[in-house]
Amino acid sequence: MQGTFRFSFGPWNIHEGADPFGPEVRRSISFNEKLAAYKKMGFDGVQFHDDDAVPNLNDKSASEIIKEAGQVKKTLDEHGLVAEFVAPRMWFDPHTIDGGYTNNCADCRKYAIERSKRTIDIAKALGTRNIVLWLAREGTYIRESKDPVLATQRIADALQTMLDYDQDIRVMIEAKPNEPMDHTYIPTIGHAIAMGLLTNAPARVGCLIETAHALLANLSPSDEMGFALAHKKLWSVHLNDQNSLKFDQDLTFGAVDPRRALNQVRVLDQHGFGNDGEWVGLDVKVMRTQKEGADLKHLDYSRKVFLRLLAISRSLDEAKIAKLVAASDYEELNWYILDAMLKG
Ligand code: XLS
Ligand code: MG
Repeated sequence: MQGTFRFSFGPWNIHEGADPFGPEVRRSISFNEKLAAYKKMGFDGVQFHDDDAVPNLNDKSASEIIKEAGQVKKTLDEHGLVAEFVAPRMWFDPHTIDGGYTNNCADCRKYAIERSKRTIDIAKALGTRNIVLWLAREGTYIRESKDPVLATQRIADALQTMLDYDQDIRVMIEAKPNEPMDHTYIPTIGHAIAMGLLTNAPARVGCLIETAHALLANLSPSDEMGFALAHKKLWSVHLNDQNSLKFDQDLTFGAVDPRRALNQVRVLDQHGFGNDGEWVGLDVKVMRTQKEGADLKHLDYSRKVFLRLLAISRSLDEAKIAKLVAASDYEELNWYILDAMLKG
């Protein structure tokens, strides 16, 4: 059953180019200026961190946060855009140096829970029920610093608290095996889906798969997507690419391995991704060498690569593929796919 594809990205994907080894290389672009770029490139959805929608959260009451998020919703409406999800940015604030939910300090864990509730408030004000948890610092630099059983339970308890706080929201866990932590809890989609079983509302716990995160776990992104689709738990994706096991590169989709990208497009399309409102999300960073005015191409081309690969996948003769599979003639099948891709 063919998919239905709408595209989204977060405002952090338009950035000034600073990296751990050097400063900004481009001017800052305002949130409103970023929003103006979405529709022009064929994007209809906006991903948010909590503080993308409401900056300086720590200094504001719940009612002030809700009011400010309501203004952002009005701005989205003016641009004809929709909020896809809101994610608590649980990796910047000093309370989260040792993690949020798994922090060894009780006050910091309390901060993380309160911040997660504000994220839900913001999501409701923006008109989305989707909460994304990238568990950035829920892990350890040395194993002895946290008890993995207790840490897992604390993440489950945080999930339960969020699910109790609002009966409509659903949580998508964005698994990643490492970085910034040496080892991160909930490192793959299997772990993410299993976390729902530790709550009393597993139907409201699903996942978001990022290409690079699956690759950092040395797994096949399309097989991870297949696993989540089989469980009906793939509620969003972050498409990008990654050049071997190193830091999370967030490269343009298909930039390293277009065949691997085809496999992702194919599994999404052949299993109706998007037909229940799921978004094709990107999480991509532009090369630091791009000049101002040429610094949106990673978004534009990631979406165009997706559409080109979708056309290739849909042009394939499925009866011919079935015949080659039945004959176990996988070399012929391999050539057939490569030939289709090389013809483009
Ligand atoms: C990491 C996550 C993060 C988003 C969601 O890859 O996608 O970049 O901000 O929290
Ligand atoms: Mg991501």
